[in-house]
Amino acid sequence: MNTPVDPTAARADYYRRIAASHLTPLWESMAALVPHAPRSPAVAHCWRYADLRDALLESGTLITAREAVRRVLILENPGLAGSSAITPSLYAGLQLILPGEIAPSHRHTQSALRLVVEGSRAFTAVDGERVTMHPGDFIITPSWTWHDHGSDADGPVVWLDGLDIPLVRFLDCGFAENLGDDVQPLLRPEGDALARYGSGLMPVGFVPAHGTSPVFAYPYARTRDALRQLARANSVDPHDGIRLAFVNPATGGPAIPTIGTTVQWLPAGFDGRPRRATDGTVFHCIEGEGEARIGDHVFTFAPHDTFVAPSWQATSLHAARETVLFAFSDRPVQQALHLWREERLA
Ligand code: GTQ
Repeated sequence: MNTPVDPTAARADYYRRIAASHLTPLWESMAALVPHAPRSPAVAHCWRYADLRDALLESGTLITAREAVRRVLILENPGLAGSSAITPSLYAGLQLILPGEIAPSHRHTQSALRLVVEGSRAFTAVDGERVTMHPGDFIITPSWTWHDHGSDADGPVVWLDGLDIPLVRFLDCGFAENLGDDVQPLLRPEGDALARYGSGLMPVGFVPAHGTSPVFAYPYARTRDALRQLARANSVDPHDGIRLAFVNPATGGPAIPTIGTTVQWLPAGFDGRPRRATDGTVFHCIEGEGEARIGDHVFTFAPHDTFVAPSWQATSLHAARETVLFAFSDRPVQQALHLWREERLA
């Protein structure tokens, strides 16, 4: 068959006709469907805590934690408007709980992490055990485990939530239910999981019930001690500083099956080399201050700021002071599927 001299009109007419049968021509979208390299719809962005804290606290005057179920301001990527996503696969938000409040117990197939931003003496109960929150603590809610939050603090408590909501939505495998009671029964004393699974020890014959780390709370005091000790070793990666992954001690794998989590220490004056990877990554500054260069963007960051680096955008980190960053991404998912790639640039 010969191609018409001016194919445009004939093709447009053809596309209109086949559209009625829910058919579309691959050749018009080939380059977008099978790109040479990731071209993320997400954009680099930084949420400065000092700029949003007042608005977050104001939410506490407008709705209770009970009515909201979870009183959270979602950090929505400007390139993903309407999707409640910070990267195509991940969700992030800042959750506020006020003295005496309770966020009632529920469970869902989405996995969640918390990184405590400010305030002490809020608590979360996960699967029968309560943990008291302190700034910098990393806490996990495994898929399909009951969890409720509360606060005995005398001021606001805020934490960063990270969930695999967009991934679970993409896979169409989301389930959720409410317990009915505000709080779940506590089955073990506080500190049980850390002692039992997080002390370089493991119960003899332990068989994991699920893929998530049985250590569901990693206190910042311990993490910081590890980083302080390693900082003395003087072997700092030129791209990452000293970067450690939170792991499931029962498997050596990621602490959360769908979300990779790390903490990294950068010495004062660190001038990191750029790297890029296919896992779009959310960073949160726990301590210190510096600059993140992501693609064409440059952001200065300070404590409690959260910034996002989309897939395959060159990212370098620079620290004005000694700095600790928390980060999360979908790296374990990509690695399980043999899709993850990284490039370390000069
Ligand atoms: O704390 O259970 O930011 O279910 C979003 C959904 C937090 C939570 C979020 C949730 C939660």
